[in-house]
Amino acid sequence: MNIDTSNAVRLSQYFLPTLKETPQEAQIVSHRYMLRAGMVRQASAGIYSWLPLGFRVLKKIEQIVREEQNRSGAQELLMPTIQSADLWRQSGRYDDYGKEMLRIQDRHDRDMLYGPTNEELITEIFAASVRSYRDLPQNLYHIQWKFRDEVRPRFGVMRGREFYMKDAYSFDLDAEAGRVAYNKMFVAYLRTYARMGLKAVPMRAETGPIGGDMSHEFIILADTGESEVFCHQELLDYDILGENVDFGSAETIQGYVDRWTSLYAATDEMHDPSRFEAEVPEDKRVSARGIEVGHIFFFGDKYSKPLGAVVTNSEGQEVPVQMGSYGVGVSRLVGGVIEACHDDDGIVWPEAVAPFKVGLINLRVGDEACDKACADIYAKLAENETEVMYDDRDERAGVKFSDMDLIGLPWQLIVGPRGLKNGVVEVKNRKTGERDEMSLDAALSRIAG
Ligand code: 5CA
Repeated sequence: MNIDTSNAVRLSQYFLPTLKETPQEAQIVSHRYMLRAGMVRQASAGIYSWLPLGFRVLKKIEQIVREEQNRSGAQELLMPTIQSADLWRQSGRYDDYGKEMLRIQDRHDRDMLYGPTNEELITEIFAASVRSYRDLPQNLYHIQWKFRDEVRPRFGVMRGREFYMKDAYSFDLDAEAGRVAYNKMFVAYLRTYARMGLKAVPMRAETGPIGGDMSHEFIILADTGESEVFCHQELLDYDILGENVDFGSAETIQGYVDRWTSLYAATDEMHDPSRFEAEVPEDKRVSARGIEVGHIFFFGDKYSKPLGAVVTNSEGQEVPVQMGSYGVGVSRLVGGVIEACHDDDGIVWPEAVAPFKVGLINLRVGDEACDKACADIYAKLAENETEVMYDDRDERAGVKFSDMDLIGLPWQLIVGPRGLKNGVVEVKNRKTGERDEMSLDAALSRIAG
């Protein structure tokens, strides 16, 4: 049996530089815990290296985003990080973008830039090959690093300068079809965040440097959030959409969007206090801080016109395509999930994005019975493809418990000499804190369930 060793690791050999002290520079809990749990290390202001534990979470979040994009019918490609300035001159954004854009010259003194977003490049790719309305609709996305020279990079990966983003771009013949594309992304986003254990509320939003006149930000509520937001309480109680959402039916998708947009929800820039008071009963008014984990835009022909992305319609006339763009802050979400899911002892990962499912703790390394039992459990979990981190370090129990709580794996399996004498191990649920002693088989099936 081949075991994927990245999914079953021994802490004594794993690269996990945890910190005992709370780092001075970290102002918010997710940043503190990410540094303390050895998930990331700052390379320079707003730029991070992802260490093995953090990298696993980043990849899990990325994969959920990818699966839900694919489910909605979007197609993945990969564009480069470095772009030529020429396209940005054509769209007019080369000057507009200002100091946030990192500008670079190559050896021939050609102006290049590290992409802060990709509207221009994707429009050029599209324009080079699509000519007819028959080839529409299209929705293309990639998951790629971006760079924005933020005035105030802060809060760790939440507002970085280099950050990982999923950006999708839709192309349609007319505004009505463009609306359908927008709605599909809207619904795909609801599922994406819910799968990560998050309640993200779509809120009417400003479009900023991307442009356009229809836009929603997806916001998770957290005291440390950078945005001030206002919404109807009931939006926070809406159910999660099932996997069987029919993306082929424009009416069904519109129905979901209508349901989610019928109640008041707006970011600070779009907030209208008198409307809020008129539409939302006092006891249902939520005014809170939030983290923007996604942002979707519809901007018609803002890029297709200057960049020549035109198709012939069924009457043989040439028209610019109607476009939207749809971003998810993949690296920001790692911090966002921690802001939403933690306690005083550390991170409490939702199972879907946890770096490992189980933390196996050997309380007495060197004790023959403990070592053997742990080796057996470890092998069993690995064979079942249950991701496991085995704390086989020669450390005090207290250190192991606090490290495991900090790392926040959903389940802990605690094996000690006393329990083994009675044929039991202890299972702890990180979220509820419940601890139960039971036979090994019962423990394994509890974890599997
Ligand atoms: N082109 C559009 C949509 S693809 C776009 O760039 N939208 S955006 O500017 O709103 O960015 C999309 C998402 O990236 C945001 O919702 C946010 O979650 C994330 N993001 C933006 N700036 C940063 C940053 N400095 N650090 C981390 N994440 C960021």
